Amino acid sequence: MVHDSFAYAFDSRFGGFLNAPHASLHPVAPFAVAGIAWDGATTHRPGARHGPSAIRQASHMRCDAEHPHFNVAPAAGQLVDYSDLRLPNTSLERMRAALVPQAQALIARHRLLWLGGDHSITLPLLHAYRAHVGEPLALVHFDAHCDTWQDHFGEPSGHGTWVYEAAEAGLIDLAATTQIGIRSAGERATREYVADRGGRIFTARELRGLESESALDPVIAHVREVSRGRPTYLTLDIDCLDPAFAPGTGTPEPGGLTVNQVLTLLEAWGDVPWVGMDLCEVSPPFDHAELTANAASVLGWTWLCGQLARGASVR
Ligand SMILES: [Mn+2]
Repeated sequence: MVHDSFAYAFDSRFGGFLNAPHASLHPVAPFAVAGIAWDGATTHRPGARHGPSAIRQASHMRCDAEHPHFNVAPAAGQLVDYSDLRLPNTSLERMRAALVPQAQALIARHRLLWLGGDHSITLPLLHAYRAHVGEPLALVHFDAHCDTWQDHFGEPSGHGTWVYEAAEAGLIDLAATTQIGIRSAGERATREYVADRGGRIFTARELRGLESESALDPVIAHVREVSRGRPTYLTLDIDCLDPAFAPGTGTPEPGGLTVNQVLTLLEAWGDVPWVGMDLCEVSPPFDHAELTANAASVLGWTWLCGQLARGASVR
């Protein structure tokens, strides 16, 4: 006999994000999670294709009660999980071509938390959102890397070119783009591409030692200002965090953000008009003690609960 009251976590058969049921059970749920298990554009350490399953598993520790800041939890029927989408496995362009229509179909029905995958998945997601909202998006981009390279080591596109490509294609408004945690090597013109075109970059160096809501107010206020009344997309490369907090990633860069810094920002931005969020570049084969997957699950959970708390509906 099955005792539902004993149903805690660690169901190794499926177990969606926060133990959400599969989408086939609640097709009209306002919020959904979908995995994009692709890492074919990784430049250094591979493994982000295993990110979605690791983030889901880590999330099961917080599936049984309310978020401590937002005082909410997904109610039955509010959150579903599509598991990982069916996508081509070896061609970046074919993966993207297959992802755009799937993403558009999901965006029309739910507010999405996407689990990557390497960061090349964000460009097709932005194509889908741009088509859905009918205007260039405001963008908040957490990352150690600027992702504004104009080529990918001799190839036209990869996981470090998508910001440049999205701007060129008119998917995002650079003046309403905010990058946070940037610190990797790169040519100055590439690293400061967004700032040179009217956007704002808060480098990891600029944010050293700033953790409280008041200390981070310049970041909080800036994003509130540029996103006001505008569809805003959030993309979070887990390598924005210092490798001490997120060792399991493809291109780690020491000198990064703390979990507390990112949590403080996400908590403060519960009321930003988000259209969706992705969590990228969690690479479980390089993780230790599930630190990275656990951090990613908390950040995704916090964003999601911020949306639940303000009663966000699908736009
Ligand atoms: Mn990165």
